[in-house]
Amino acid sequence: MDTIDTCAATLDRAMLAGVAIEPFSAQEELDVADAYRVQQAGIAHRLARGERVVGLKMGFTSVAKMRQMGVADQIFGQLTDAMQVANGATISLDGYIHPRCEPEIAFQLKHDLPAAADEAAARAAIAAVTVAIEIIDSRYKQFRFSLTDVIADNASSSGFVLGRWVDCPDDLSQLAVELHIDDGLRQAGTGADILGDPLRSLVAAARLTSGFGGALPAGSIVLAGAATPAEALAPGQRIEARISGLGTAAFAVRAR
Ligand code: OOG
Ligand code: MG
Repeated sequence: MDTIDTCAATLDRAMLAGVAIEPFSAQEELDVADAYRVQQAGIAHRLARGERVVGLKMGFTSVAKMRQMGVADQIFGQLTDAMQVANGATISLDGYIHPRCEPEIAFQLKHDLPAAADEAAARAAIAAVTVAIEIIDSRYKQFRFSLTDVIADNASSSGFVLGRWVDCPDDLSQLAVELHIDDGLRQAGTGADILGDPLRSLVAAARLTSGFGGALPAGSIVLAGAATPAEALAPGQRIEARISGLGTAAFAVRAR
């Protein structure tokens, strides 16, 4: 096995066992292209288990997330059908390492998005938008990693909850984004916190995925990235994301 396959297998085992590993960068930094190769090899493990790629998630599209994690470049990870949590479901934290949640905007595409898509092309490709909650769970100890570590780890992808799909509003930058835990407001931001306009996250997704072997075909779901820092999940919580004009998405965590 070469380094790419070894790193992918190590991350896959960590995820399945729910046991954190040392970041690869503690030994030797992969380059960005190799990190995406590790991510792709990890997705191949999931496909071999019968999962299907349904879209992708963008990371570090807000200053809030860049500051929280100390990483300053946009990245993408891939979403599979097995990661989706039904809106309103109750989940168990068994098998997670140190899960967190964050409020996001999700797009569904009606057209393939070409690599060079600008904001107008991105808007034209949107079938619908919705409120999303992303559940992230780094496979690295202490949730600490370098840029290439987190790319290799599929951008900490773990789960996602989607609200009801609605037509895309004219101005996504004005949207008020809130994360509530147990009826208390815990995080608040706006659409503008996502690269000035969440549409720019789609533009970045098109460019990045084409450069690193991903694709954005019609039907894809794209999470635009969190507008706020993430919050730790704990047993017994009820989590709800609210976005003005878009609606809500929610889930609960089983009490221990
Ligand atoms: C990496 C994923 C970043 C976002 O919305 O910015 C991300 C992480 O924070 O572990 O999902
Ligand atoms: Mg996210």
